[in-house]
Amino acid sequence: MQSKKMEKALNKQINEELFSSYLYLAMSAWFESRNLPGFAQWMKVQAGEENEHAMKIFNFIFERRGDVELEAIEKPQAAWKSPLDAFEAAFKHEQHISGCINDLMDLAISEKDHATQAFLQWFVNEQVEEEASADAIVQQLRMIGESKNALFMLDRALGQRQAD
Ligand code: OFO
Repeated sequence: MQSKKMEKALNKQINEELFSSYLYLAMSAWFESRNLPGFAQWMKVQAGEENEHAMKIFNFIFERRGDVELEAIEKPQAAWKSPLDAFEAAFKHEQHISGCINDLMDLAISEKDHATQAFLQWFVNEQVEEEASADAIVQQLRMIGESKNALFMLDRALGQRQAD
Protein backbone atom coordinates (compact mmCIF):
# COMPACT_ATOMS: atom_id res chain seq x y z
CA MET A 1 0.00 0.00 0.00
CA GLN A 2 1.00 3.55 -0.67
CA SER A 3 0.61 6.42 1.79
CA LYS A 4 -2.14 8.92 1.02
CA LYS A 5 0.52 11.65 0.87
CA MET A 6 2.47 9.75 -1.80
CA GLU A 7 -0.73 8.98 -3.70
CA LYS A 8 -1.72 12.67 -3.69
CA ALA A 9 1.72 13.69 -4.94
CA LEU A 10 1.56 11.11 -7.76
CA ASN A 11 -1.91 12.36 -8.71
CA LYS A 12 -0.48 15.86 -8.93
CA GLN A 13 2.23 14.54 -11.26
CA ILE A 14 -0.43 13.06 -13.57
CA ASN A 15 -1.73 16.62 -13.89
CA GLU A 16 1.81 17.95 -14.57
CA GLU A 17 2.32 15.37 -17.32
CA LEU A 18 -1.07 16.08 -18.90
CA PHE A 19 -0.29 19.79 -18.79
CA SER A 20 3.05 19.04 -20.48
CA SER A 21 1.14 17.22 -23.21
CA TYR A 22 -1.23 20.16 -23.58
CA LEU A 23 1.62 22.67 -23.68
CA TYR A 24 3.45 20.76 -26.43
CA LEU A 25 0.21 20.37 -28.36
CA ALA A 26 -0.24 24.16 -28.14
CA MET A 27 3.33 24.57 -29.42
CA SER A 28 2.57 22.10 -32.23
CA ALA A 29 -0.48 24.16 -33.24
CA TRP A 30 1.60 27.36 -33.14
CA PHE A 31 4.32 25.83 -35.35
CA GLU A 32 1.63 24.66 -37.80
CA SER A 33 0.32 28.22 -37.97
CA ARG A 34 3.86 29.41 -38.72
CA ASN A 35 4.22 26.97 -41.63
CA LEU A 36 6.82 24.88 -39.85
CA PRO A 37 5.30 21.38 -40.15
CA GLY A 38 8.49 19.58 -39.01
CA PHE A 39 8.62 21.48 -35.72
CA ALA A 40 4.87 20.86 -35.37
CA GLN A 41 5.37 17.11 -35.91
CA TRP A 42 8.19 16.99 -33.31
CA MET A 43 5.94 18.70 -30.77
CA LYS A 44 2.99 16.46 -31.61
CA VAL A 45 5.10 13.35 -30.92
CA GLN A 46 6.32 14.98 -27.70
CA ALA A 47 2.72 15.66 -26.62
CA GLY A 48 1.95 11.96 -27.17
CA GLU A 49 4.93 10.94 -25.02
CA GLU A 50 3.77 13.19 -22.20
CA ASN A 51 0.38 11.53 -22.33
CA GLU A 52 2.16 8.18 -21.98
CA HIS A 53 4.03 9.51 -18.93
CA ALA A 54 0.71 10.46 -17.34
CA MET A 55 -0.70 7.00 -18.09
CA LYS A 56 2.33 5.27 -16.54
CA ILE A 57 1.58 7.04 -13.26
CA PHE A 58 -2.17 6.45 -13.64
CA ASN A 59 -1.58 2.69 -14.00
CA PHE A 60 0.97 2.59 -11.19
CA ILE A 61 -1.47 4.17 -8.71
CA PHE A 62 -4.01 1.46 -9.53
CA GLU A 63 -1.43 -1.31 -9.33
CA ARG A 64 -0.82 -0.18 -5.77
CA ARG A 65 -4.54 -0.14 -5.03
CA GLY A 66 -4.70 3.62 -4.82
CA ASP A 67 -7.19 6.14 -6.18
CA VAL A 68 -6.73 8.39 -9.18
CA GLU A 69 -8.24 11.83 -8.93
CA LEU A 70 -7.99 13.98 -12.03
CA GLU A 71 -7.80 17.75 -11.66
CA ALA A 72 -8.46 20.47 -14.25
CA ILE A 73 -5.67 21.03 -16.76
CA GLU A 74 -4.41 24.60 -16.93
CA LYS A 75 -4.78 26.47 -20.23
CA PRO A 76 -1.36 26.59 -21.94
CA GLN A 77 0.21 29.61 -23.60
CA ALA A 78 -0.84 29.79 -27.26
CA ALA A 79 1.86 31.87 -28.97
CA TRP A 80 5.60 32.45 -28.76
CA LYS A 81 7.87 35.16 -30.16
CA SER A 82 9.94 32.76 -32.29
CA PRO A 83 10.85 29.05 -32.63
CA LEU A 84 13.76 29.76 -30.26
CA ASP A 85 11.42 31.32 -27.72
CA ALA A 86 9.15 28.22 -27.89
CA PHE A 87 12.04 25.76 -27.44
CA GLU A 88 13.55 27.81 -24.62
CA ALA A 89 10.13 27.59 -22.93
CA ALA A 90 10.05 23.81 -23.55
CA PHE A 91 13.53 23.42 -22.05
CA LYS A 92 12.55 25.50 -19.02
CA HIS A 93 9.41 23.42 -18.62
CA GLU A 94 11.43 20.19 -18.67
CA GLN A 95 13.69 21.59 -15.95
CA HIS A 96 10.56 22.28 -13.91
CA ILE A 97 9.39 18.68 -14.48
CA SER A 98 12.78 17.34 -13.39
CA GLY A 99 12.32 19.30 -10.16
CA CYS A 100 8.86 17.72 -9.67
CA ILE A 101 10.29 14.21 -10.20
CA ASN A 102 13.11 14.93 -7.74
CA ASP A 103 10.57 16.09 -5.15
CA LEU A 104 8.55 12.90 -5.68
CA MET A 105 11.69 10.81 -5.26
CA ASP A 106 12.61 12.70 -2.07
CA LEU A 107 9.15 11.94 -0.68
CA ALA A 108 9.36 8.24 -1.62
CA ILE A 109 12.79 8.04 0.08
CA SER A 110 11.58 9.81 3.23
CA GLU A 111 8.63 7.39 3.39
CA LYS A 112 10.88 4.35 2.76
CA ASP A 113 8.55 3.53 -0.15
CA HIS A 114 10.89 1.33 -2.18
CA ALA A 115 8.32 0.37 -4.83
CA THR A 116 7.66 4.02 -5.70
CA GLN A 117 11.39 4.78 -5.71
CA ALA A 118 11.94 1.96 -8.22
CA PHE A 119 9.02 3.22 -10.32
CA LEU A 120 10.26 6.83 -10.27
CA GLN A 121 13.77 5.85 -11.35
CA TRP A 122 12.49 5.52 -14.94
CA PHE A 123 11.32 9.15 -14.80
CA VAL A 124 14.63 10.33 -13.33
CA ASN A 125 16.46 8.78 -16.30
CA GLU A 126 13.86 10.00 -18.80
CA GLN A 127 14.27 13.59 -17.60
CA VAL A 128 17.98 13.54 -18.47
CA GLU A 129 16.98 12.71 -22.04
CA GLU A 130 14.04 15.14 -22.11
CA GLU A 131 16.18 18.07 -21.00
CA ALA A 132 19.00 17.13 -23.37
CA SER A 133 16.77 16.88 -26.45
CA ALA A 134 15.04 20.23 -25.84
CA ASP A 135 18.39 21.90 -25.06
CA ALA A 136 20.00 20.48 -28.23
CA ILE A 137 17.29 22.13 -30.36
CA VAL A 138 17.68 25.41 -28.41
CA GLN A 139 21.41 25.33 -29.25
CA GLN A 140 20.73 24.62 -32.94
CA LEU A 141 18.21 27.47 -33.13
CA ARG A 142 20.75 29.83 -31.57
CA MET A 143 23.30 28.82 -34.19
CA ILE A 144 20.77 29.30 -36.98
CA GLY A 145 20.02 32.87 -35.93
CA GLU A 146 18.09 34.64 -38.70
CA SER A 147 18.91 32.15 -41.49
CA LYS A 148 15.66 31.07 -43.19
CA ASN A 149 17.48 28.33 -45.11
CA ALA A 150 18.90 26.76 -41.99
CA LEU A 151 15.50 26.97 -40.28
CA PHE A 152 13.94 25.17 -43.25
CA MET A 153 16.59 22.42 -43.01
CA LEU A 154 16.03 22.00 -39.29
CA ASP A 155 12.27 21.84 -39.88
CA ARG A 156 12.84 19.00 -42.37
CA ALA A 157 15.05 17.14 -39.86
CA LEU A 158 12.65 17.52 -36.92
CA GLY A 159 9.77 16.33 -39.09
CA GLN A 160 11.42 12.89 -39.21
CA ARG A 161 10.51 12.25 -35.59
CA GLN A 162 7.98 9.44 -35.18
CA ALA A 163 6.25 8.08 -32.11
CA ASP A 164 8.17 5.08 -30.63
FE1 OFO B 1 8.73 15.89 -20.74
O1 OFO B 1 8.76 14.50 -19.52
FE2 OFO B 1 7.10 14.09 -18.89
O2 OFO B 1 6.65 15.81 -18.47
